[in-house]
Amino acid sequence: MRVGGRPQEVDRITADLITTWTQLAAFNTLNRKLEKMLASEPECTGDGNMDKRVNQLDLQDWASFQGVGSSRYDLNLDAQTNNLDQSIIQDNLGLRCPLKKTVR
Ligand SMILES: [Ca+2]
Ligand SMILES: [Ca+2]
Repeated sequence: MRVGGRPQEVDRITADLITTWTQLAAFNTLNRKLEKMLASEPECTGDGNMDKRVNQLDLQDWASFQGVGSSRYDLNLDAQTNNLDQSIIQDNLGLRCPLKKTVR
């Protein structure tokens, strides 16, 4: 998401955190870098420990986070670590994901 318009309009709903054009330019620069970084990281659905593999270790680790609310194993991002997340791991067992691309 790229933010445009007047700086005062960027975050009006919660607080005016960006109040100058310099801050807006810095925000846009950082936002572009973040988008580039996120785009470089291939998604690995079901991989809670981020080792690029979906395996029994993810299921074991999921069990230790079960019921704690949001966690690294809240794979569907609903702020709950529960059986829905376990199902995502199970549905992707055996998946091996490509490694991260380099961001410049
Ligand atoms: Ca894993
Ligand atoms: Ca969840």
